[in-house]
Amino acid sequence: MSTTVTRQLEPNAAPHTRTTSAARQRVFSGIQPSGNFHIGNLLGAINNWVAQQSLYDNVFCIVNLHALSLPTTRDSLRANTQDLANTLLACGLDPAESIIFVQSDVREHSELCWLLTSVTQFGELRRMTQFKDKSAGRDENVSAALFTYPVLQAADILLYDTNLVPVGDDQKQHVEITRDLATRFNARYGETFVLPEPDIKAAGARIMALDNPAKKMSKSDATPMSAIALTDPADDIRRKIKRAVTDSGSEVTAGPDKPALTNLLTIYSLFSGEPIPAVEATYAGKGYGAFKTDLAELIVDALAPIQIRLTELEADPGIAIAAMANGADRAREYAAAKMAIVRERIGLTLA
Ligand code: ATP
Ligand code: LTN
Repeated sequence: MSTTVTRQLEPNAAPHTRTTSAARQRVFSGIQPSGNFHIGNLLGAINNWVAQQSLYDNVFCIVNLHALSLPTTRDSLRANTQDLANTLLACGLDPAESIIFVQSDVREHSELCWLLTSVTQFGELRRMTQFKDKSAGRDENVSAALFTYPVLQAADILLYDTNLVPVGDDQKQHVEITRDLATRFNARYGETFVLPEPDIKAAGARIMALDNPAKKMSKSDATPMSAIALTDPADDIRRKIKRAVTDSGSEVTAGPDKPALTNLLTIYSLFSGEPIPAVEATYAGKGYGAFKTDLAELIVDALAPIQIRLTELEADPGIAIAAMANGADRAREYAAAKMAIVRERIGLTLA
């Protein structure tokens, strides 16, 4: 881990008095309020945020400015932001242990984004897989925000002297470009930013679509059968698992020649806590039907307590609103201190 930059952001600590090695590692991650929160988001990201919450200094962000990179409306953005705030709390993120806030409430994110565009090459943004995927065939019409998306993400991460970025596999490239921008900035203006590492777990980092194991489960997938939403009623979950694509053969085993079963076994293993070989042993000779029935019940049972908490939070939106306001106040302290350093380094301050 590269930690050449002294951490300067501990509240009440004078600059340069504590180093990252002496402090707890800082974690930052973000999620877009784009609706349709699914079990891929849960297994690939949020459950890991929750599980590691007590180990690190955590900053978690609802990235509503990123959500503007694709067409949206005022009403849906507001509703999705409130829903996601409720969802993060329902999944177990604890505002007493983690800073949880909405990106646009801390204006330093936008400011640093612009400054970082000056050390970003047009060519490196054009090569981003997510941009290529989401703009496919429509380059002339997509927003410039979709193109500069990774720079805003780099700003999110770098503002907080982040060491670790827990994300799903699809975000690896964005953490890499963040490191490149930080390295270039540091070389040009002096050591300013910590280089972050992606924290991508071996299991669950890429949950695949139920109707197509070659495609990742995605919020923006138009086919309802592709994903299990956190809020799906039990019968929808049962129906989706029943219809989930399987591989040829009938043995419940994982492997490169069985992408669909590998995906279903991964989901089973993560929700049950049992390793995949143990699950394979349980279903040896029993066929896909029995496995799918049990998998559906496992998911129903795992989501039920989250759904109950979500309903409670929905009945009192003020709980999440207050938590986000408090989170933004705490995040702003860090972000403002970092931006004062950045402005000075670049030459934006006189005298
Ligand atoms: P979209 O596919 O529309 O871009 P998304 O489902 O990827 O949306 P994000 O808000 O972009 O949702 O991602 C939130 C977090 O969930 C990220 O850390 C991302 O890597 C993770 N994630 C998203 N999809 C999956 C998946 N299928 N498997 C594992 N992790 C995932
Ligand atoms: N691009 C990410 C969301 C995101 C993020 C971040 C993740 C925005 N800023 C900073 C980690 C760190 C996504 O689409 N999942």
